[in-house]
Amino acid sequence: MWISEFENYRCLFALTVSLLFGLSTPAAQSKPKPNVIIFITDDLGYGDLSCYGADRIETPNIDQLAAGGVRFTSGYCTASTCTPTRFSLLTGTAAFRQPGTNIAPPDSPALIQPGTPTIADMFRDAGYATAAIGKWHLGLGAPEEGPQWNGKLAPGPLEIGFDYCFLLPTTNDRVPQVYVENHHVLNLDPNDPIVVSKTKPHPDHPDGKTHRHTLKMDWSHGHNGTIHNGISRIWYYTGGEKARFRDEDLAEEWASRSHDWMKAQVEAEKPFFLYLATHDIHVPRIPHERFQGKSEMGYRGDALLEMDFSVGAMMASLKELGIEKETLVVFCSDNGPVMDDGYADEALEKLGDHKAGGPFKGGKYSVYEGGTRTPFITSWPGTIPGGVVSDEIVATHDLYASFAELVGEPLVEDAALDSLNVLPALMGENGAKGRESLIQQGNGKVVAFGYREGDWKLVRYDKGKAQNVIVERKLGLTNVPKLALYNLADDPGEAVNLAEKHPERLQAMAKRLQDKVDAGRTREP
Ligand code: NG6
Ligand code: CA
Repeated sequence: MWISEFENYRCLFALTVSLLFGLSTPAAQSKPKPNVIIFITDDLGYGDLSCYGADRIETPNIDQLAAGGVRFTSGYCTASTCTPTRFSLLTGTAAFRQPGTNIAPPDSPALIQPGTPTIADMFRDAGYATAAIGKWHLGLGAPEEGPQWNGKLAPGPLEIGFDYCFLLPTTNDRVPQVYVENHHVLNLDPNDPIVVSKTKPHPDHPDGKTHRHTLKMDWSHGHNGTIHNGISRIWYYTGGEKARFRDEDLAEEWASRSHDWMKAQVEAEKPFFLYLATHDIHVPRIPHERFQGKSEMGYRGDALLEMDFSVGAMMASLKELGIEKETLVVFCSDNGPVMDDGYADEALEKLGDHKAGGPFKGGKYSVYEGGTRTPFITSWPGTIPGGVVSDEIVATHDLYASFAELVGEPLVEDAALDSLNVLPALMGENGAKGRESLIQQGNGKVVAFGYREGDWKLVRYDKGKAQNVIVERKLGLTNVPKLALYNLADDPGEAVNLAEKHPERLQAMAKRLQDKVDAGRTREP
């Protein structure tokens, strides 16, 4: 735990020593060590929270977090899907630099192999306890093997800087529905091993196609493999019956596991770094019964309420443990919104005039702003000023370099190649500057980049096709120009393509984007 008085004395002592003896003390010793929580949600759009302008849903806990801290209007996740954003957040390196880091299948090996520096390593080196709780979706296991569900699931988080993990291993529309605690599936009966497969394990295995009439939530595309808890999933599995969870209980589980882990760190007087990844509001959206039917927008709205509950639970834990003022919280998303992502949960039908992407075009899978410009809030009561709205550009992959600066831990040489230190902006400091430019990564199947420089935005779709340009529609490919240019100051909705009006700027930005991609890094060594 960060004991401020102790730190003050230590700083004073260090200062006195250096003044008296002309010695310079290592930066690390004079830095405060707040606890840090990165609370990352799933598929949350810019316009999905009441503090970001939604009026068909109330998210009081997140609103309170924003009111007590900094709410960013240009806060971004790295990519418009889950795996690359999470890869980049943890490594500080853009996922497009490592092939194979698109949306991970159920049998994916660990995409961040041991030896790759991570934000968790950095915190650990700075003396922190570290944990990952919630959705992982970054693969488990050795490159040639993938996850050994019935054995030791390694490498995984524990091999890349985390002391503890309690995971939903993939994403909940993929098999299997089990928790992984540290290296093993929780509550696995060795006599009932888990077998995961891409194809049907035997012809009479019940799945979403053959037993569609039994489902409690129907699928709309894909997601017609093995049925568990009345919901069919991507791929198939058998076994592990005692280990399987109920979708409805995930949020509560993250809350109680993270509470217990934080409590243990407070008792051990260790500062902590917690990567807390909710599954809400990703499909299948099956919130706990107490949230079902509580919004006007069907299960997608109910899942938003559950996500807000999760933030409230985290804040209540900090209060109960007496560490509110010693804990910096970042709230963010992993990609923008999507309505029908494979289940018939009435997300579209009950949407009304709710604008999940706020004023922006596109959502999940898109490099239009709605795909990556998402809610982004920082809070640290007593240190970060409250009620600040910042228009500075910050991104989830900047957290690594920024927090290295915060805790005074130098970045190792080949670490965090695209992570920029935007700490003053994250801290809500007056006049602090964020990024000057930002690369947004699209969905791997359709090579696409967004590239923002100040208010100018270049959109590049190499195949001339983009997915889900309008969030309030079913997924589908739309024809788009291969290169387009927008001015976000006048046109946040990327409606007016200025390519013909500003051909030189278009070409210059396209070149600078490609140069940055080719350079292998964007952070100066
Ligand atoms: C897609 C899935 C979608 C979702 C996404 C990953 C189909 C048809 N679609 O392939 O449902 O799982 O992958 O979402 O299977 S993410 O937020 O984890 O990136
Ligand atoms: Ca996601």
